[in-house]
Amino acid sequence: MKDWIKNAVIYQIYPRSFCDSNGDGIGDINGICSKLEYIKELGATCIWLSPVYKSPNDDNGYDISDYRDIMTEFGTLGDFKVMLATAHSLGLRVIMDLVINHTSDEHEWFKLARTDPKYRDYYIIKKGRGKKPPNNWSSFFTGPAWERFDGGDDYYLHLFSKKQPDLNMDNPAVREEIKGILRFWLDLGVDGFRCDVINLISKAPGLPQGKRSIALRGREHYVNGPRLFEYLKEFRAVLDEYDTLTVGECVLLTAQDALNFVAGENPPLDMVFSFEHMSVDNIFKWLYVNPNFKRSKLKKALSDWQHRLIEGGGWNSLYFENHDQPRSVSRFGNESLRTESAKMLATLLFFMQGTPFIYQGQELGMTNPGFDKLSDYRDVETFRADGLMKRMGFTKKMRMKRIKYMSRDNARTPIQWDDSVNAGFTNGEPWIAVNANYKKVNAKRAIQSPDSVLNYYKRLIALRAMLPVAVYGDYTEHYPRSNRFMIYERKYGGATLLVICNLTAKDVDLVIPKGLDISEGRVILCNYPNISAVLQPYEARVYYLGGKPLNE
Ligand code: TEU
Ligand code: CA
Repeated sequence: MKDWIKNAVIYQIYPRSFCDSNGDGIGDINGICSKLEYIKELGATCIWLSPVYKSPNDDNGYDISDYRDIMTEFGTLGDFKVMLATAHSLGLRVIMDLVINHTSDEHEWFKLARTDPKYRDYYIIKKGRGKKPPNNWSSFFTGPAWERFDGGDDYYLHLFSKKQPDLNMDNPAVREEIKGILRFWLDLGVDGFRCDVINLISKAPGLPQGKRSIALRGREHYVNGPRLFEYLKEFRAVLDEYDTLTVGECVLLTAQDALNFVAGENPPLDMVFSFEHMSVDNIFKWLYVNPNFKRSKLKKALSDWQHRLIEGGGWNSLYFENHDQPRSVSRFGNESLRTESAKMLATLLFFMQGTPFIYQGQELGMTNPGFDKLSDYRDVETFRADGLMKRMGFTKKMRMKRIKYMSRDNARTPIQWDDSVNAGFTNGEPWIAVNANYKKVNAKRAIQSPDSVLNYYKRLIALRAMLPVAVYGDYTEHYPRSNRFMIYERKYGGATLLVICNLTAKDVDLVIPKGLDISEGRVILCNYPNISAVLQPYEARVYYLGGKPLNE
């Protein structure tokens, strides 16, 4: 594993919601370009752009109609090149989203598939069983994973929306196309890829019926499918001609299975995104949500991945937020103690072993917008889920409760740059409403206030850069069953870090693990001005014990 990846801090941009440069209400590439200094100042070393390719936006760019061009609303390939050069001149690497499990149904290949057998074989198209689809698989966005092809008796597979037909990766011509796309962007200077639902690209031959299941029926036939590693290795060979970073989004993956992706000689990916810690408060997202879930469940998910990947010689990705997940303050922290809990969560995450990811706005402690009306939402998944819940007999109140808590739009409201109209995101009408708290929560104010979440992130990132133990250290958790605090230790080259976090809104007695002497140590980070024998609400404290003295 390359050292620059271990030392990277990656900032995720969801372009549609980041910064609008021309007043059409939609974030764009020139908007991104104007904020690169801000990202550099934060201390990030790399940005990940959610898809910017041509797309009809059924799923906000995750439905691609041309892999070699930029979405009209976002600008031009020329704008992209300027942005890339500007990022590189600031020392920021840029990785793109690689969405190859499916295309848009408006991609030329899919259009040609109607008349040309060559392109028909680019997709997974099959005869139905009488009036029924070819099998019983269900889509991630609810309902059957099949749609009638061109109005006839054939069906095409779509694991996501019906405007996202799955590619037939078993076809070598499709893989050649993908390698061409990789080269196209790598030759432009892009530094790697975040690979969308990459562990779903190989489907079991014959597309067998799925086992009975309440959700994602058929998943045993396409999650980590039979030829997945063969295909990943093929792509890796191209990536390895360049100095790249790859992180794969792997759904339904256990820490043990993750080792097949990121450990050993020449692993197919550098890192994977896990989902275990994203499912501690829900069952299949919509069936059941529990904001008061046991904190020990979250700790267990995180620690399992730490232990297994470290012992197995892999490397973790560290994240609490992305464009698919609710805001972490609203979910794992506390909106009433917003800054305290945002800083605590940042501490908890950043001192684990792995490469940290920051999702735009997380560094400001942005919260869920709390939209009450379905018409305030924009996400295709949210509408599909509402329909499913309705069919299941959930009342309007129950449906809105779940949507308000889980909808992906929670993370997709515009970035709050300042306290002017629309939080400085746009001069026009934003495509999705701005969070009502923008007068208080915004970047301008955060930059000026020494105690802001933003300035805490800056300190955290700077500290991580100074402390090899924070990057390379091993990991031991203490008191894993506590629901009140999380304590873990990192050790490397004679230095020890002790990270202590109060996970609650109440005071908690400080417990020091046996055998550790903190009197010798020094608190190098805390989200409160004063410390005592009691941990204040959401207090986070980091002790540096032993090792060389720090020179700041
Ligand atoms: O997400 C894949 C995925 O399985 C989920 O995170 C998904 O967003 C949903 O929550 C399932 O309930 C990736 C992208 O991150 C997402 O934005 C896309 O919609 C999806 O793939 C399809 O490309
Ligand atoms: Ca715009």
